[in-house]
Amino acid sequence: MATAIKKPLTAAQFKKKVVQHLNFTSSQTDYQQDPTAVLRAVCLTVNEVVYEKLTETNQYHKEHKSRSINYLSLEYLMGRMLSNNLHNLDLFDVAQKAVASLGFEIEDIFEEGHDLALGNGGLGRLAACFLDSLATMDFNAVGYGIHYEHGLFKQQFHQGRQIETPDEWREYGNPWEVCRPEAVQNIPLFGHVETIANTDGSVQKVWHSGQTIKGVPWDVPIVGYNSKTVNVLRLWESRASSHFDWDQFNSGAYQDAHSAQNHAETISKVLYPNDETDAGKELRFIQQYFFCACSIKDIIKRYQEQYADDWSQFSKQVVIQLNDTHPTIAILELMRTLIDEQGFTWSDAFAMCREIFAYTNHTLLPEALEKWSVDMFERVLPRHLEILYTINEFFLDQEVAALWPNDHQMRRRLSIIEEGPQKMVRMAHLCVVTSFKVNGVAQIHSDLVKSDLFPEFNQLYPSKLTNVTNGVTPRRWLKACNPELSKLLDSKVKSDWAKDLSSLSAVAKFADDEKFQQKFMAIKHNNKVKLAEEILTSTGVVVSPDAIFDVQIKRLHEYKRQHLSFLHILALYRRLLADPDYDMHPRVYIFGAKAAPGYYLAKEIIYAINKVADKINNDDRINGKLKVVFMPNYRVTLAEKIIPAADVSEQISTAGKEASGTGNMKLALNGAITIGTLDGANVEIAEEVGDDNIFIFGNTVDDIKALEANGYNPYDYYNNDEEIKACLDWLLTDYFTPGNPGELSAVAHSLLDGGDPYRLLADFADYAKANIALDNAYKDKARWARMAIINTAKMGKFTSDRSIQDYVDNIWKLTPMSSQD
Ligand code: AZC
Repeated sequence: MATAIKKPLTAAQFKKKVVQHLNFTSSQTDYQQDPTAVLRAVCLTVNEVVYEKLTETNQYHKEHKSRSINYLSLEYLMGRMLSNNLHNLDLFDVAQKAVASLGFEIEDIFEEGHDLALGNGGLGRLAACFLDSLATMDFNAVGYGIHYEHGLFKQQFHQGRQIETPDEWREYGNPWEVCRPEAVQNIPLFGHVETIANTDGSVQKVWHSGQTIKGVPWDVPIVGYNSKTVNVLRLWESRASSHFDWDQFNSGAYQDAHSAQNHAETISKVLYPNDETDAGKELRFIQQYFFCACSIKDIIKRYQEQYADDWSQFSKQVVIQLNDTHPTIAILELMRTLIDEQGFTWSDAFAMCREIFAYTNHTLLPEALEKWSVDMFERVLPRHLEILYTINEFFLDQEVAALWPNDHQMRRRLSIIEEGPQKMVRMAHLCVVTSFKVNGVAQIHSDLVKSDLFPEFNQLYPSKLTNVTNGVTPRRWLKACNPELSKLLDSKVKSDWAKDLSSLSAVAKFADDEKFQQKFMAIKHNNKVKLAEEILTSTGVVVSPDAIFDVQIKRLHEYKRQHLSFLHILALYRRLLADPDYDMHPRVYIFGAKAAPGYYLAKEIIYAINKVADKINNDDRINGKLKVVFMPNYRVTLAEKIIPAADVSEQISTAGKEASGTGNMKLALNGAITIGTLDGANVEIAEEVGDDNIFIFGNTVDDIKALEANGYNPYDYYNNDEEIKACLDWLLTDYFTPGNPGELSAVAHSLLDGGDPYRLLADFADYAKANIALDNAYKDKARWARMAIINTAKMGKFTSDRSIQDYVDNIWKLTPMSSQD
C-alpha cells in the first residue's frame, strides 16, 4: 500500500474545533437539538484541513509550472460532499467519534446536507467522478461550470404524476464554496462589429458589445483520496456589471432600478432540466457563452500570472476538455481573444486552438446534437460568428477540398453551417474540426461515432477519433456508500483497493467459499433491510428484503426503456393472476427517474408505472410476489442508498443508443447482476465478468439495423405474441385507473401507432426469457452469491482512475504531482 497520508486531526482535536465553530463562528451554544448547526461546524472544521491542502497544491503547481487540464462542463452532479471528503482525508472515524461525543450519529449529520445537483444525469455525474479521480491521482486540474442558483428540480408524485419544485441547494449558504472576488470577469454580449482599415491595408475588427455581464467565481474544493491534492471546481455566477441604478431608485422607479440586474442574474438562475435534448433557447446559448468566456479569461489570467505576455508556453501549459458540445463556444472565444486582443494571426490562433481543445461525445441521439441558428448567433455573438465563418472556409476550402475535390455534396454534409430554410451552426462539427482528439465514452459507442456519426471526419482526420471508456469513483460508489462491504473487502485485499480497483480481483478466488458467500450476502441483506425502511418512508409500500431487489435508476427516457421493464411487470402480474402458484421468486421492482418537465411521454411512463404499482402492491391475490415502487426525487444521495441494496441492475436500452452508462458500473461494483442489452459499457462489463455472470438479451446493433432495413412493424409482435397483445390492450382499459379508461394509453400508442421507435417489442420476448433465467439463478443461493462476488471482483476496469489515466496517456499528457517531494 502506498504510504498513507497522516491523519491531520485526532478525534479530540476535531471535536474541539467543531465546538469552537459552533460557539464562535455560528454563536451556537445550544446545539444539542440542532444537527444543521453541527453539520455546518463539522464542514468548517474539515475546511480548515482542506484549505491548507489547497494552498499547498497551488503552491506546488506554481513552482513546478505543471501543465493543467481544464475541464469545461455545463453540468456537475456532485451530490453531498461531507462523507466523501471525510473518507478522502481519512477523517471519517475521527469525525464519527467526535460527533458521537457531541451526542449525534454521523449519518444523521450527513442527512442534513444538500445535494449539489448541478447536472441532469450521466454526463454531469461523470464530470464529478473525474474531478475526484484527478485530485486523487494528483493531477493539476480545474473544473469550470455554472453556479446555478437552482439545480435540477425536485420531484414529487401527486396521484402518480410528476410534480417539479425548485431545488434550493444554497438558500442558506453552502459551507463548501468560497467566493473569489479577485477573479471576477466581465463578459460582453450582443452589439456589433466595426471593421477598421489600417494604413497598411490590413483590417482590424472591433466588437462593440451591447451589454456586459459580471461573472463571479465560486470555488468548491475537490479533495483527493489519500493524496496530496485539493483542486477546485470553479463555478461562475452571473451578476449585473454595475449595481442597480441608484438615481432611478431614488426617483421612485424601484422596479426599473432592478431590471438590468434581474436580466443579468437570469443567466445562472437555473439548470436546463433537459437530458440529451437540445434546449433550443437563447438563454441556454448565453449560459454556454457566459461560462466559456469566464473560463477562458480565467485560464489566460492564470497563465499570465506565470508567463506574462509570452504565449510560447500556452499550449504546453494548458489543455481544455469540452464535456460534450455545450462548451464549444470556448473555441471561438479563445480564437477571438488571440486575434483581437493578443495580436495573433488567424493561422497562429487556429493552430494554437488545435493543440488545446479536445472534445468528448456522449451521445449519438440526433436530437442531442446541438445546433444554434445563425441568426441568433449573429445577434448575441457577432464577432464569434465571423470567426466561425473563417474556420469553416478554411476547413472546406483547404481540408475537405483536398480529400474530395469539387465534391459539393461532401462540402454540404461536413460544413459547420447547415444550409436550409434556417441556417444553423453545427456545434459538433466545429468541435471535431478544431479539437486534436475526439472521444466516445465506451468502445461500442466510439466505434459507432467513427462508423455512423462522423465517418467522413474519420477519413479526413484518421487518428483523431478515439475511445475512453467511462468509469466511476470507487470512493463514493463503494467505500462511502457501502461501508460493510468495504470492510469485508479490506479483510481480503492487501492493497488499498479504493485507489487500485483492479486489486479487487483478489476476492474472485473466494467466490465459491461458502463462508465468504454468506458474509457477502449477509451484507447485501442488511443493505436491503435499510433500503426497505427507506422505501416505506418515502412511498408507504412495505417490501420484503427476502425478495429480489430489481433496480432501474437513471433519467427517464424512451431509449433507456423503463417501459420495457414496465411491460414485463404487466406480463408477470398477468401470469400471477392466471396462476397464483406461478413459479417465481418474489421480486420488488425499484424505479428512480426524473423526466424532463417538457417530455410528455416520459411523464406518461412515470404515471403508468405508478398506477400499475398501486394496483399490484394492494392486490392480495398475488401474495406479495410482486411489488413495484417508484422512489421519488432520484438523485445522487438516493443512488447511494439504492445501489448497495440492489440484486439486479436493469441496463436495457436499445442497442446503439446508450453511449456508455455509468450506473451499470456502480451497481455491478456493489454486487448487483446486470440484465442488459449489448449496449454501451454493458459490452465491456460482460467481457470482464464473463457470460455466466450477466444476463445479456435482445437485438444487437446489427440486428436492429437489419430489422429496420426490412421495415420495422410493431404490429408484427403485437399480433403474434399473445402476452404483448394482452398487456398493451390492458392499458386501454380502466383496470389500473378505475372509471377512467384509456388513461394509460399513451404508452401503448407510442409502441404501436407511434412505431415503437426504440424497438421495445422486438426485444420483449427475449427479455422475458432472460428474466426466467435470472429467476432460476437467484433460486440457487450459492450460484447467485458466486455471481455477485465475481461482479464486484471484476469491476477494476471501471474505476474513473483508469478513465483519467487513459485521458492523460492518450489525450492530455499530464504529469502528476511527484510523490517524492
Ligand atoms: C450520457 C450518456 O447518455 C450515458 O450513456 C453516458 O454514460 C454519460 O453521458 C456519460 O458519458 N449523456 C448525457 O448525459 N448527455 C446529456 C446531453 O446530458
